[in-house]
Amino acid sequence: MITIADQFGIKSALEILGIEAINEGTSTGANNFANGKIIESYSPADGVLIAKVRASTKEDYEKTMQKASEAFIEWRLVPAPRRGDVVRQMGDELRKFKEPLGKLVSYEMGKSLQEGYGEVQEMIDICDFAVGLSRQLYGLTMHSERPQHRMYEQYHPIGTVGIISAFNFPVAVWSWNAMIAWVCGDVAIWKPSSKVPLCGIACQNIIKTVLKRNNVPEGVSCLVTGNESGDLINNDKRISLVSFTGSTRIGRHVSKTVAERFGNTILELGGNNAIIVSQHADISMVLVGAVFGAVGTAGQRCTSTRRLIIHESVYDKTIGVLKNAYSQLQIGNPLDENNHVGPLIDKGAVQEYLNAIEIAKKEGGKIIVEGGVVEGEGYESGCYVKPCIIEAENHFDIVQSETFAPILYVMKYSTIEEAIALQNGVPQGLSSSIFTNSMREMELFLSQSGSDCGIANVNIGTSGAEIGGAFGGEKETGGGRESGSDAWKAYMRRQTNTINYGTQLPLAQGIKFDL
Ligand code: UN1
Repeated sequence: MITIADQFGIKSALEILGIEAINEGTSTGANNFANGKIIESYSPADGVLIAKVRASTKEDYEKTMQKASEAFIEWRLVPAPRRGDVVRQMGDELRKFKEPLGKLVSYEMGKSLQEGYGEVQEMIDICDFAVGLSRQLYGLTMHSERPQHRMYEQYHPIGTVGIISAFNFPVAVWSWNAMIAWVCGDVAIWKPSSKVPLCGIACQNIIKTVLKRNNVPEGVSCLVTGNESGDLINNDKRISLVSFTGSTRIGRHVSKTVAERFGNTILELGGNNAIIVSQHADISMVLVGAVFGAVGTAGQRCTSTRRLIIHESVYDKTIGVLKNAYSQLQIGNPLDENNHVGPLIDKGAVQEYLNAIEIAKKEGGKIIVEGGVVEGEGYESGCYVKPCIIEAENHFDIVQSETFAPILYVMKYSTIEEAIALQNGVPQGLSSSIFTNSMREMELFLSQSGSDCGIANVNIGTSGAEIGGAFGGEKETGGGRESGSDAWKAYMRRQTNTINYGTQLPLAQGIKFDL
């Protein structure tokens, strides 16, 4: 029988990425001391065991941290543009490995091959961004209130950055953090999700060669595996910044733990993203934005579209168009580019999806497009589900919470103010969007009384943000920002400097203190 792995060249992708030797569950060699218990990585595409890796023990973690701390002493002294040049080479390397790495992302995580490549493209793009940034780590200069004084601020590396990433973006989210951290002069210690450890190892292998070639200590980029490592990072005073992507529930714990020791966090937690479909919307555009937003990545993006808030006058028409589109969705092997919807990450996620549908029904939701588990040939992993649409009310408990699955809740509105209130009426605040050709509605939606989210789009869906902007959200989404714009500032410590080049020592605020 020809397996998916044979058909799509997974074996050779793994070999190219240096993953062939880890079936024994031995140490990965990717600057990762790992002697703990075995983590098995199964593909949700076909349920096949891809490889085994070992988790890091407490001692392994300690050794890794030691290397990171030593590397920081050296790396922080390398001029930022030179650090940028190293990151530029990482981008070049990622270009070379785009195909095998994109395939591995698709096979290990279950997102479509196109999206797997898209993730690697995001990594390449953030490298390019970081290279430019390495010459733009600007601070301001200020005019002092005192004569012959000069004031300015400068940014210094913050130290070690702990990156705890989620399964759904197994490589890109790490790169948004790591590439920026590196040009800032920090070192990174990465704990990938235990559901996708191979992606982490592959990335380490790719960049390891660049570090070596440039005589950069390999502790600049460390990897730790296994869930215990997450809490070691959170509690470790040597880690100045923890960038965590995951659920609000775990994020709350990370936030408290790191705050307790006065560490900094960037939290990228749950979303509950809505699209407002106005009577002035171009419905053909809504279709692409809403369907990709709701079913792309099988609804497992934190930016996935969870709610459609539709004007009552175009409600029936929009639902009709959606029903038609959903009936044409191809569900199946994510590596096969004919398919639109791949599997959920594991059977646990399938159960959560089923539970959410049951709860929605109990709360009074009306099924518009039926969900369910897909069974039969090609679906042996048990992780494939049908994207479904449920007519619901915003206040339902299930609508207020994030289910990482392709469930779309639809609801009606009559005034734009009401639509905005519904869109904001959830605990999360990541991404939001309006489809409208009305300039008034658009501006209202983007105004201070409009969307309360970190991302607000017009005539674009809620998912698929570009790396150039600061990515993150408000409220229970955690308030962090990473990736583009000036998100780099979180990876550095700011120092305000005042220099007196005169011969007197006047005090600020005109205070007299004569001796
Ligand atoms: C996430 O789901 O954790 O905007 C990140 C997007 C992607 C990133 C999502 N660029 O959909």
